[in-house]
Amino acid sequence: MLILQNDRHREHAGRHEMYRGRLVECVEVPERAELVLGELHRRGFARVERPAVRADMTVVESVHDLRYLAFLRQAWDHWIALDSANASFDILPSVWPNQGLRRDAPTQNFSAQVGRYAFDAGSPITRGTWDACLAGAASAIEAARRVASGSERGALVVTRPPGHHAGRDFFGGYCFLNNAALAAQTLRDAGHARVAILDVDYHHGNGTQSIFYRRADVLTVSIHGDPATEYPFYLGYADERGEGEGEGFNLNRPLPKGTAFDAWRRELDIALEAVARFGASALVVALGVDAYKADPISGFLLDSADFTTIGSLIASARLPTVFVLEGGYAVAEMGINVANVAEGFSLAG
Ligand code: Q9C
Ligand code: ZN
Repeated sequence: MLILQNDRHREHAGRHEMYRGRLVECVEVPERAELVLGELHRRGFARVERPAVRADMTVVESVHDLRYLAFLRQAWDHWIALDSANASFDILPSVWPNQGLRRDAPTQNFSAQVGRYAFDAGSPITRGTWDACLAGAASAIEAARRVASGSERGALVVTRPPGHHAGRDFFGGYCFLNNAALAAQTLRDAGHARVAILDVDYHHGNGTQSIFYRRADVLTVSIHGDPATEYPFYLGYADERGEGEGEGFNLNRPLPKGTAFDAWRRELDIALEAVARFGASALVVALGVDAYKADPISGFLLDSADFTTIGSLIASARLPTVFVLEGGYAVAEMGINVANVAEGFSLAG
């Protein structure tokens, strides 16, 4: 299995996120990617590449909105222009165009723009956020190209910040650019007529779902904590099946907090059956490992060994597969859990 590593991830290092009325330390930290890479190295995954840091903007601009991209690219400069003392703080929103306010209002105010594009107050933009995201996008696109050409059966993109909560023109859930969507679009552009995205992160991949909700060429399937009690709360219910041409091409399998692997695994069988029925010729896995029992912000009960099983069950789909790192916050164990998926996938032949 080919590993693609994004070295610029470190440039995105948020200081604080809003939680229960105060600013707390970010849980989505640079150490996460380092732990994954360290563990992959220890396990003997030797084919590690560092792709170019500039993503193909044609792909990025086909998945994301141009004005949103311009906002992200310039956000830090605008923040510093407001007050040079802002360099000591991260950008977080404090006002949102909800409840009948105009999301399309032609406001020039920076704070208003942040609130228009953000859907939570937990995803700080820092000085290096844009560079880190763009390099992550480049890795995801490169992984998809290698898998699309048939030169690799599987590739794993070790990157952060994660992507699956980011939509065409919004960020949140620690995500800014949707790497899994970029990989799927790249596979489509390379000639794969039907591409499936399987999201196994604990949290529903609302951004990915929304990007492909009206499309029949990309199936989105997600197994996640029930949004009735779990983040991101406002999307991820079982009755969301797609719209228009996309009707029938989104599948949500919400599970209650406290679910253990026997029940989780049955959902994976259902998800993989849907991928097979769809006739996908390539697969993108949004690989969050926050379903792990000791994850500090999640509620499933998977053991580290279960992630090896997940890797081999995904391999049994026999599809060219791009894995993209998403969540996972029990930092010490997350490297082991990601490497277990990679090993399970690789050893299944
Ligand atoms: N203090 C991903 O796993 N915050 N994002 C929850 C924790 C949002 C998770 C509150 C969790 C987002 C990619
Ligand atoms: Zn997650």
